[in-house]
Amino acid sequence: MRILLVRPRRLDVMTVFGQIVCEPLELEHLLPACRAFGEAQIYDGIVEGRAFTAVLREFRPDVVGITGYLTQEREMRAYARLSRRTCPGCAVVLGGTHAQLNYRRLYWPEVDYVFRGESVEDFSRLLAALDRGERPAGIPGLCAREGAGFREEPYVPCDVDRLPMPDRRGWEERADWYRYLDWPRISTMKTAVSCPFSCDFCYGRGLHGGIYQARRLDLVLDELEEIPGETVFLVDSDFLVDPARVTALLDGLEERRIRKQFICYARADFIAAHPDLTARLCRAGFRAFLVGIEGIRDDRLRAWDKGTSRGTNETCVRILREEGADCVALLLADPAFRREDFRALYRWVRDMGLRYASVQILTPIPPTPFYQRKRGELLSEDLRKWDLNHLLLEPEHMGRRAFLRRYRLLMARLVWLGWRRGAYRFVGPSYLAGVAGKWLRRWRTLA
Ligand code: B12
Ligand code: SF4
Repeated sequence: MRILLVRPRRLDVMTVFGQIVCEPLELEHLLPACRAFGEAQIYDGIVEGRAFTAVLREFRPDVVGITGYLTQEREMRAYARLSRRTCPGCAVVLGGTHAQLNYRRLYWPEVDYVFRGESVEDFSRLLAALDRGERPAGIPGLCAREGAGFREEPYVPCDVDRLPMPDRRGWEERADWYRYLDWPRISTMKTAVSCPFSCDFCYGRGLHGGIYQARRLDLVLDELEEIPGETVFLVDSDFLVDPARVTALLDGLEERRIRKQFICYARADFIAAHPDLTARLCRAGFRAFLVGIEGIRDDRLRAWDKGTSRGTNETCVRILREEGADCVALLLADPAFRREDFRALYRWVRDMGLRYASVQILTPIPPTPFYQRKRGELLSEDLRKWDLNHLLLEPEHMGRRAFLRRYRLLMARLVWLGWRRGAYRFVGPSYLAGVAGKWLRRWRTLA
């Protein structure tokens, strides 16, 4: 059996400019299962220069597995259509982050299966059934076409300790695409799923049935021993949850003599409450902490159920500064913002001495509680606009244009501030020339 795994192309600011690009970790997790059934390859639309149909004609897959985020929904459908048209007999399977909680949106005529789970063993069961020419039965979270509709099996969160090690054999070839801002050639890995917190607007916490599970540390350390690259981006929604686990991981890194640089997501309250552990993390190679600061007003933080405060956020920034690590401040622009709020956000970043700050527009992601409350007020239904840079709710204190103008101005000022403080030094003439080349290389591939 031949299996083609697809990460859709997306030509937006992030993927075109390439300031943050990660390996297709979700597909690397599936690859070992596919290889057990025959030939398998990844078509990564984020970096791929070959036209998709040319690959389909050459590879003639029996199964096409397509992943994607909500912003890529359109592209997921386009790849499904092209697969159906070029290889009419192939099975088209959709899965991934968006499919997990929004599976019913994906019941398109071109699709045979929507796979809601994370379990690679269950995906293997599907492949086994397809290989035998049988109808798959009893696979948790599988939605299978039946007549004009889809038969849905109940979703059961899997044990993530049973996931196979990702197959990263393609990493080196594409490593020059991968970066997190000033950290080039990053590799990506996940040590836990979902999140134990309950921020009202967050999609990530609903994944894995809303049940947080941290992977066994011996498995995490085994993966870290194998992982390529000098800098590892730990893509847990929140890496710093349990101080005992973090301490055990640091002990493990020392025992196994694993020397890497790390970037991770963290909460401000953890860092503020654990200055000594944070210092040890920094000594062990943790260079940047992506902290959901979200806001600088306590009333807003309370309304979002964030569980932090301005004071906690400031303590966190101070601790990281003292340890010589970067706090990458993740901030939100609320449609309830007044003019002063944009200015206050800039002043806060400036006064806290930060180099990296990113502001995303508060966006109701389906099906979060925030989305359920706001779904009747959305300004668009086009999911391409869910990239957190578009306005999807009516601003309360100014027109839409004025809001977006202020938002873009704030972003530009923050980038300039960061540049003056030594950040974003990867951007130069040769990088910009490369951006243009990479864009041209990809722009005709979705055909
Ligand atoms: C790393 C990351 C990124 C990386 C990209 C990583 C990548 N591989 O493409 C970067 C930083 C570039 C990024 C960008 C964005 N991201 Co992001 N990101 C994440 C993060 C932190 C981890 C994702 C990850 O690597 N998971 C690890 C893999 C192994 O897990 P997985 O994807 O679930 O895959 C498993 C299963 O789903 C399944 N599976 C996956 N695909 C398939 C396919 C098939 C066929 C099958 C059978 C199974 C299957 O098997 C896998 C193994 O178990 C998540 C938060 C989170 N907790 O997940 C947010 C998250 C996925 N991102 C999100 C968003 C909104 C974005 C952006 C749109 C906005 C932004 N500005 O950040 C952009 C859009 C990028 C794009 N390409 O369009 C949302 C997604 C919402 C949604 N409904 O889709 C999340 C959940 C964050 C959040 N809390 O809201 N992101
Ligand atoms: S702490 Fe972060 S990942 Fe966890 S629910 Fe809140 S926003 Fe989501």
